[in-house]
Amino acid sequence: MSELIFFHVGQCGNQIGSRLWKLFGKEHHVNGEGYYQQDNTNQLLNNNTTPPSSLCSLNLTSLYDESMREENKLHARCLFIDTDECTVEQVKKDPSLSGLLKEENLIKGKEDSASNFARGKFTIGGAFKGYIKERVRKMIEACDSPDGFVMTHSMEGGTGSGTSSFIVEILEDDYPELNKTSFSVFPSENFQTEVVEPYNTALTLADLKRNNMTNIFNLDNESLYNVCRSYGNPSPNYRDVNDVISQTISTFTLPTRFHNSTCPILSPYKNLNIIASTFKKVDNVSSEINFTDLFTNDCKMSATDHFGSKSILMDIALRGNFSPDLAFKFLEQSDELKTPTDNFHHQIFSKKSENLSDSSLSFSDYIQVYNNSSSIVDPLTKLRTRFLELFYKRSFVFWFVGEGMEEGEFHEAMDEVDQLMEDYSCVKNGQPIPPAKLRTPLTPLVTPPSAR
Ligand SMILES: Nc1nc2c(ncn2[C@@H]2O[C@H](COP(=O)(O)OP(=O)(O)OP(=O)(O)O)[C@@H](O)[C@H]2O)c(=O)[nH]1
Ligand SMILES: [Mg+2]
Repeated sequence: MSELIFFHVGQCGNQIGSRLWKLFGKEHHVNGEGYYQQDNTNQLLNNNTTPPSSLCSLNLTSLYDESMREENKLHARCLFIDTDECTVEQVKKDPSLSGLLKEENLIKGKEDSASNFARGKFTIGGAFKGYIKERVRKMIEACDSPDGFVMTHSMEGGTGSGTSSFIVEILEDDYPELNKTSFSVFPSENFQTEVVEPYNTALTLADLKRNNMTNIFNLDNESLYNVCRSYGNPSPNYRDVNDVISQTISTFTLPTRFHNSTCPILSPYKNLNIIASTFKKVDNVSSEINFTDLFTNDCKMSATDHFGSKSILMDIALRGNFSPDLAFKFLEQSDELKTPTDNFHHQIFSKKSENLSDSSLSFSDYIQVYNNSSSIVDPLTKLRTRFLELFYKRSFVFWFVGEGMEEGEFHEAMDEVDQLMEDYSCVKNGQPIPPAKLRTPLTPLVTPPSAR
């Protein structure tokens, strides 16, 4: 069974990570003390004699480290990182998590990165670079056959943008053969809080692209609030949104955690890997569900319009008591989104979703779509416009240069965004993508659905 290593970076990344590990704990029967608890009794792993093979057969090793066991505890394979101490301290003090987390994997500083990418990457955050590199090396050493890395962060905050950027650089330099997936919260059009968010977003996107991320999940808080409202919650908050994101990460990682497989690779191209996902709750699995129902405003997790876009690859994950017939019906209807059928995949997971006791949303059966499509062109165009509005006047550039960045990096970031727009526009117009951009080896694109 292969392993996954998680990075939770900045406030947003930490808060998602906190909900995620509670959810993982429920799914794998591991409590906040780090003990395996079948049927609420501290059996099995509370004695020193449990052989490692049992850990494997209990589907624990992909997430929890047996070699780091102290006092018979399991430890989560993750790093929580923030340049200020507030959110990491909250995680550390949370009784439903604290026993799972190794002190040395909780990395915190004294002041935040003030929403400045350069502070998060070079000065304030950069101070942690050597330490993080060393922690990753140790965590990799503790793996038998690592599947890859999963990161949660925002593109807008200084730490979420800048610190995440150098982390993916470390991963690409030291472990280029391993997959890297980010769950990236992009700034929402109507909720932007920072004037420099176009800089932070473009600079981070450029670094994610340069460092060959495998999948970049594009998440939008405003859209996610609508998903929460579809659960009957009229005034959702970050925790609710984070619960939907955690369910998404849970389903995305199910193949590695429970099926002796690997997380899906959602693109045949090296650098065309921005994924717009959707989340449809299903109260009654035998009710009539049409393909287009999966892309309404109640379901979208990103600010993209799936209709009229062209997909490079679409993967549908059905979680719950679904029949494969439904996936085949979707395949037949997929022309409505102009999806090329040769890259249409589905996975069916009978493993039920779990609910956290303090969650205001109650998850049962649901369908998720991971859509790698030209729908990203519009948000990229808006990002480009906002970036250039600031950059033509050189607004706030001195902030970034004063924290160790060179002005040329703004140009380079815009070039990367332009290139992304150009490539996805080719997809939209049905033009061929240059062969140099093909991923090698080309297969497997997506984990086979060995999930029943
Ligand atoms: N979904 C979600 N979004 C969040 C959460 N917390 C903050 N955000 C979003 O993240 C962005 C702000 O980034 P933060 O994560 O707070 O910033 P940071 O990475 O800590 O960076 P600095 O504070 O500048 O060092 C805004 O777009 C917020 O809407 C959260 O718990 N969940
Ligand atoms: Mg912060």
